Amino acid sequence: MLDKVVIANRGEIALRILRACHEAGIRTVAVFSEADRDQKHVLLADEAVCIGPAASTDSYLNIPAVISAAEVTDAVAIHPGYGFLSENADFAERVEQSGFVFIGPRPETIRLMGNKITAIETMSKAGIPCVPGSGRLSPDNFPEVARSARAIGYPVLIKAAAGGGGRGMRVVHSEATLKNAVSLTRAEAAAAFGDDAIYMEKFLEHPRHIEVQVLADEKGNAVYLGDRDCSMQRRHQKVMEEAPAPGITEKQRKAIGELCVTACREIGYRGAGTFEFLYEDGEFYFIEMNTRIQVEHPVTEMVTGIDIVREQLRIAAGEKLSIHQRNITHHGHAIECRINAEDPETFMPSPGVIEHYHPPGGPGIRVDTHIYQGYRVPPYYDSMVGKLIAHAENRELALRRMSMALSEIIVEGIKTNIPLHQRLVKDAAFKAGGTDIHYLENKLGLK
Ligand code: MV4
Repeated sequence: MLDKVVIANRGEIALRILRACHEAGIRTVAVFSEADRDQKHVLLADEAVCIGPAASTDSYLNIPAVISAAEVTDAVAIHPGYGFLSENADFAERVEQSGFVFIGPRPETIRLMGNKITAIETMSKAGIPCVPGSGRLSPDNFPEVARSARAIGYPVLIKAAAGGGGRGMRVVHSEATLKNAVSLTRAEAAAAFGDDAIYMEKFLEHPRHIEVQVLADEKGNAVYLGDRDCSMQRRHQKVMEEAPAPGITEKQRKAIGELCVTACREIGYRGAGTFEFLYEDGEFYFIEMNTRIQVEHPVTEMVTGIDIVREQLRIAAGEKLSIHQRNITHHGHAIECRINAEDPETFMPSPGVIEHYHPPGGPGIRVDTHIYQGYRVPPYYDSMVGKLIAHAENRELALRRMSMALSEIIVEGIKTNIPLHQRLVKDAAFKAGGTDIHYLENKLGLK
């Protein structure tokens, strides 16, 4: 196994990685910013290195600082968690060039998937169903762009190749506004990402966001761990996730899962990964691949009983997956509520000291959080302070467990979105299952 791992992240995921390392007998190095000295994982790690000031760009995004921390502590590998440097191909490359193991896919794979045009090209060739689209649009051939749009059929969506996660997109309803939308999206992409490559897709109006979790080792073994529904979102921030996706039949699940596994083998994928699909009218359409561990991985862990972070560590150590597809089954249903330090009405961040914290408990309840009584939530980072996960034999019972846990949990001193979650678990459409990606914004808009 790996001897010592640098955890290049903060918050709940840093603690999650620390726990997995501890179980595997791996020593841990926490790297932290000046604002994060009091983080729970920093106190628990075998060693801790301050890598810079509070601002992420000067600490968690500072590539030389993170690699130096691995050097001075004699670590052998770096786990990037999610966000920060996790999908930065240059970082992964420099980690490997410095003689460390990057706990994730090969740098070339990260680069290929980071560009949405090459990601779609690759997956389409590997047999994954994609949204009808154009491929890369040539910059100065408008007649060709217009022909593409007509062939796809309006409405179309113009997207930036370097975008993803909702940044750099524009809907076009007719040819009258196409030229302008293309040049605006291109200019915005150049400014935002330093890459003006754009492409076009059929705009799906009422899809759900369903993703498939995969694991692949370096010995050619790949498995799928089923799907998650992440449609409950506001402004591209997921609010709640669940596994399995409601209404997807076992036959559909197996079919899409096997396609993902085949694609992983074909491209020589390594590590944990997520295929993101839009799902509409009974069909899956690939849009992006995430090459990192994701925030919502616990719902998959709860229904499969597989520790995804543990598997990441095994794969990085060159070991084979501990599981075979035939032994992977799902039990029941799991739901995750992201707990954010924010105003439940305005969604404004609400940093500050946690004056009281009381976690919920009972069968099927899991809390992934780094907070504790007296902890100060700093204002510099993402507002997510924890995740509440409820698992039960079926969706209805999982929702009831979640409802109880939301009543039990006490977080005082800061505002949180717990009241929003309490409304959502009572919402009739959500209880029925299968609401689309626009549902929450519409509900909040009408109120
Ligand atoms: C789309 C789409 C509709 N049609 N692509 C937004 C984020 C990025 N991951 C892709 N996104 C979308 N792509 C086509 N062809 C609608 C969205 C979208 C969305 C997707 C997933 C989750 C939430 C979303 C919210 C708004 C729009």
